[in-house]
Amino acid sequence: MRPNRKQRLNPMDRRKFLTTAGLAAAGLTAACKEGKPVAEKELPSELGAKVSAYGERSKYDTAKRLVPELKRPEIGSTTTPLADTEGIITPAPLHFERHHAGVPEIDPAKHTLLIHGLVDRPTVYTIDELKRLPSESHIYFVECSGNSGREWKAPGAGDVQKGFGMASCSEWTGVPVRLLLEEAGLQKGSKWMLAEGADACKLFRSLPLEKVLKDGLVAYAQNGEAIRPSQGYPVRLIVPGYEGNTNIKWLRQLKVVDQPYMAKDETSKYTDLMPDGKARQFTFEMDAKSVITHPSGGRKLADPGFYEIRGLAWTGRGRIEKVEVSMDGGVTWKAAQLQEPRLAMAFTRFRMPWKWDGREVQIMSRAVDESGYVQPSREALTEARGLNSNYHFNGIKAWRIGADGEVHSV
Ligand SMILES: Nc1nc2c(c(=O)[nH]1)N[C@H]1C(S)=C(S)[C@@H](COP(=O)(O)O)O[C@H]1N2
Ligand SMILES: [Mo]
Repeated sequence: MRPNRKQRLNPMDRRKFLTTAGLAAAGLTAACKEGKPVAEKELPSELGAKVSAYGERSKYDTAKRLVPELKRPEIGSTTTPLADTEGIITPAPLHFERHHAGVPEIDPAKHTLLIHGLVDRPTVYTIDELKRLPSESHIYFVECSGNSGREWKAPGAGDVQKGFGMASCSEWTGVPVRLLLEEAGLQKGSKWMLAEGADACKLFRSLPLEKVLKDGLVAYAQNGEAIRPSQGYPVRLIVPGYEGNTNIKWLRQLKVVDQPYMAKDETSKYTDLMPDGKARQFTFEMDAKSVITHPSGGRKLADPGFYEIRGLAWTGRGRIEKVEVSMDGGVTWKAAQLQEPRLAMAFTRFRMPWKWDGREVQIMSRAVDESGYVQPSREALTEARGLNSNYHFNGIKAWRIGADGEVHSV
C-alpha cells in the first residue's frame, strides 16, 4: 500500500531507519546527531514559489566553477567543483571551461559545418541539417591535458577543484563523424582529419582518421539540452578519451588529409618534453587517473565516525576495471565499490565506507583500466617522464587528514 502523505513526511520514520541494528553496528549512526522532529506547525503553510520556464537551483546550493584572476579573462580556464558533484554527470553550468580566445557568440541559423579534403563530395551542413541525421548519445569525459599540470613541479598545490577540476563528464548527443565522412565518400590515401573551430584562435588539430571513424561525435547537445556556448554552441567535436584540446568547440570544418598538419596547437603546444630533450607529440589518449573527491583538500571532517570515501576515476583507454584505496600512505590497498554501469571513456564513481578514528591518516586512490594500465605513483611517473612536462600528469594523489579533521593536499 502507498503510504499516505503524513506517513511519508513523518521524520520519525527516518530515525527508525537509522537505528536499525545493522547500520548502528557499522557506526553509521555516529554520523547523524539525534535531532528533534520538525513540529507540524513549523512546516510551511503558505504557497511556495511559482512555476517557472527554466529551472534554477536552490539558493542554498552554491557550488561553482573556480574563476581564476586573469589578465585577459577571455583566455583561460575554469574548473569543476569536483568535491561538490555526485555520481558521474557534471551539470553543464559546472562543466570546466578552457578557451584560447573567449566564447564566440554564434547564431545557429548562420553557422555551418564544412566537410572537405580527400572526399568525393565536399559538403556543407547547416545545424538543422545535422540534426536531421541519425544521432547517438554517449556519456564521455573531457579532460584538459593540462589538468593537474601543477603537480609536476609543485606537488600538493591546491584542492581537488584546483588540481583536478579541468575534467568533467556529460552525455553528448550528435552525429557520428563516421556517418558524415562516409556520406562525403572517403578517397584513397585519406589517413588523418583536421578539425577547426570558429573562434578567434582558429584552434585546429590533426586526428588519426581511424580514431574519429571509430567513435568521433559531432555533438550539438549536452545532458539533454543544447550545448552551452562555453562548451561549443552550436556544435563541437567529441573525441572520446583524447586530450581536451582535440574536442574542437564551435566546430566549423573537418578536412580529410593524408598526414598530420603540424598545426601551432600540436607543435608549440601540447607536446611533452622528455628528460632527453626530445618531445612526445600526438599524445592523444588520457592515461588512467583517479582522485578522492570526498574527503578532499580544503575540507574538514566534523568529528570521528562514519564517512563514505567517494571519488572519480577515468581513462582514455576504455573502461575503469578497478579502483583501490589506501588508508596507510600506500602500504595496503583495498578495492573500492564501482558505480555501474561502467562506461568506456566516462567518469566512474567509486565509493568505500570508512570509519575515521580521529587519528591523522593519509588517503589515496589508484585506478586500473581495462587495458591493464595502472595509475602510477608520482615518483614512478616523474622517473619515466622527467619534470619538463606541463601536460598529462596522472600520478596518484594523496590527501592527509589531520587529527583536527582538516584535509590537506600532499
Ligand atoms: N575552438 C576551440 N576549441 C577548443 C578550445 C578552444 O579554445 N577553441 N579549447 C580546447 C581545450 S584546450 C580544451 S581542454 C577543451 C575544453 O572543453 P570545455 O571548455 O568544454 O571544457 O576544449 C578544446 N576545444
Ligand atoms: Mo586543454
